[in-house]
Amino acid sequence: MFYSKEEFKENFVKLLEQQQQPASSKTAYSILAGMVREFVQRDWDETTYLYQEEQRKQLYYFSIEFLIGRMLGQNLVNLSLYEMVNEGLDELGYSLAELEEQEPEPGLGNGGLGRLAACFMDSLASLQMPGHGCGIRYKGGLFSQGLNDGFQTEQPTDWINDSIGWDTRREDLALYIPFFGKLHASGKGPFKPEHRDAKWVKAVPYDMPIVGAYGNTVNTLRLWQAELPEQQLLPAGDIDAYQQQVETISDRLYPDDSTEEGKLLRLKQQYFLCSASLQTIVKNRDFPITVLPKHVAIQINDTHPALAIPELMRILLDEEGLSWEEAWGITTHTISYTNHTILEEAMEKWSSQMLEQLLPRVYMIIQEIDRRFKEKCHQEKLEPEALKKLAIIDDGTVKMATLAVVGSYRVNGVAKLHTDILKMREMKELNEHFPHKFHNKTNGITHRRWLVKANPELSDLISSAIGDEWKRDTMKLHKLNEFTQDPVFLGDFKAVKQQKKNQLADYLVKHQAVTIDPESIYDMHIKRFHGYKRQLMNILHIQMLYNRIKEDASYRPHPRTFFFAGKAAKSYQFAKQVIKLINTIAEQINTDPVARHHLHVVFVEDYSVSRAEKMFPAADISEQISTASKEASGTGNMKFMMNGAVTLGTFDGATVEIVEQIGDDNAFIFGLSAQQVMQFEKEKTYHAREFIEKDREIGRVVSELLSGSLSKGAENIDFIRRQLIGENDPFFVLKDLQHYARTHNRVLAEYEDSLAWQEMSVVNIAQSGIFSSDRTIRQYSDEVWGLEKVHSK
Ligand code: 26Q
Repeated sequence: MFYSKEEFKENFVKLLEQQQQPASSKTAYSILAGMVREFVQRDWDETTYLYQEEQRKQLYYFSIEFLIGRMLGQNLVNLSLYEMVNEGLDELGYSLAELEEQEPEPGLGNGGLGRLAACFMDSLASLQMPGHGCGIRYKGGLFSQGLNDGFQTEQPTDWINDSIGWDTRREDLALYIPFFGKLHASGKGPFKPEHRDAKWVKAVPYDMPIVGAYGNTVNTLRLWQAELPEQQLLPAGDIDAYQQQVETISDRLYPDDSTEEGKLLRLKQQYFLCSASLQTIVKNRDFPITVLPKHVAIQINDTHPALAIPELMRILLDEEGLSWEEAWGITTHTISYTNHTILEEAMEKWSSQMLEQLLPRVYMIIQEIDRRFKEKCHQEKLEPEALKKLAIIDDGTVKMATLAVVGSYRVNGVAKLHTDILKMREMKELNEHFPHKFHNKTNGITHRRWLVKANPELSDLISSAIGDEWKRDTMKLHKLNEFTQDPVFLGDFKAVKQQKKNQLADYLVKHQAVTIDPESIYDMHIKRFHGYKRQLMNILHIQMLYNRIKEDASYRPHPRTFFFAGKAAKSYQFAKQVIKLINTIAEQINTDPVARHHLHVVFVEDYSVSRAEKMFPAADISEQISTASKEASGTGNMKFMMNGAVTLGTFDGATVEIVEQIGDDNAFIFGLSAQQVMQFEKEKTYHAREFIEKDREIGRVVSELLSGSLSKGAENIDFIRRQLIGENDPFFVLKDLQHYARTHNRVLAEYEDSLAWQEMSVVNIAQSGIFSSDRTIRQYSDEVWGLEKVHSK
């Protein structure tokens, strides 16, 4: 333990001297991380003790992803030790920033949904609320991305192998999960058969401390690892082969699910997570099972952990001996569900056959939930079409979203617009059947990572103007509204932004060998690659700009750097072709003797939480250009806003609420509205071809595109061609393109008035407080979970 800089230095040096090897950055990182880990242990033990002592209600957040990012720096910030350690190391000739870079980054998530779970963990601990995460300890997180001739390459990652490990193995809490096997009548009643010949998997938890800020609360993120069980639970046959099968369960995040085998593995992962987490909750309780909802709330992060519903039923029926009615009452007062998407292809469906084979008892329970629910619906005399929509099991498939709604006490979307669309369209019948279940909880982000940690320069500037209460209560950022006309403050803001832009430029020189102009406007489109997120529209617009520069010698716009970053799913051909297209156009523009003085396109490789932390603070413009109605919320939009970037976007997801906060004058909104998109989808009156034929500029870029000259060969754009032409541009790229171009022109014009631009930036920061995940978590706690703050010291 260390309580002063001198004490820290002394301990650090002592540990360094004990090392055999010379003190590399890696060694120094390990030593520091070990010291912090030890520092946290006492608070962790105390928090755990307090939770038991006070018998407070506990929240368990079930998620197949936790995109937590690096821990060292954030833990130091939350412990209020960052400054001290930074100075101490500096005096010893080490750079804390460099040591932080040594930490392997756990990529245990794909994007928004996983990062949201991580932000929620930080807020729960910082608000001193008893809330814990339950997830899987994937050996390999999301692939790391490379570029080869402009094409995305994927390399497996292995964060555990060379990690000092923030987590602790808890062998004492290991459990066993049954797969496959057969059911036999047991004589204990129709719903209580015996499950024989199951194949067992051992689940071992690894606990990670989640260190809250300002207090001493340390919550737990429990990640389960799959292992070979002990002798008596082993099946007959080849043990090595079985071991391999078992370990595959926690081997990788989302393995390929385009094959049946991949799907089966994903289903195993989901059940593994749900069963292990629920067994622990039920086993380690110190209250009667009948009052579970008074002591425990379980939030399921999308439908991926929806098997928690039948699994909790199974435990209550088979292991606790409750009746169906009792068990159902408890389950539906314990579990609540968050939906994160309305995209049809992301709605989970499992084949009944696969479910029945892998999880016979769980499937039997799903059938009974479905039977009883159908019976209730039939009493309501609904149209056959409505009945079909309400079915959990339909046509040999199990619809997980329907199961999740039926089995939870509350269901929420992640932004107002998204929740409205769910209630009015995707889940209309369910909302009519359960009118009080649906509610909205607009997402948030933790300002402790995305502002305090990622942008200490801006944090200090804010505090110098309004004090630092905003760190505990982000609504206090409103006080910045008094400075939006203050030329000194605006000048300081501009200087900080410039500093962050320079830092990013330096980073890119070092890590990607690209040189960018820090005086240019930084325009950023950073998120997963997906059709609806419309990176294609962005790059087509850039090509239009290039054409204008070539055609019109008087068109010489203010220099802009267009940043793209993000990964495409390995099997998502369209998205991968968009990445190739961006890189081809980048090469053409960046090497053009004239255009390169005005436009620069940069693809930042291997986007991750730590890269994101370097990018958001440096942005001038935040691209949020999804097809309206498709982006459930977005959370990158909030990270940009908090760092003073101005939004250029469509009226979609939480961007609607961002504009509600700042007013139309402080953002650049364009394109079809969600209403209009839905109308076009219904009436099928949009024809992409007309735009290609009638608009000269669009016609030109599309023909350049289709000729293959922009993609180094037509075969590299066949999926793009199919979507734009064959499928009539389902994301309205060509429809919104000219409006997007005009809006970019407005942005450029406004940028020329430097003071007005900074004023916009500062209004964005001042109004961003509501998008702290602390606000989101308070709402969940008050309206869904019923948690109380635990007073630790
Ligand atoms: C489903 C079935 C089969 C295989 C994979 C999946 C699957 C995997 C990941 C479905 C969805 C996801 C991830 C979704 C996600 O990240 N959604 C984002 O959630 C954010 C947090 O709420 C929102 O801000 C984003 O708008 C939303 O896209």
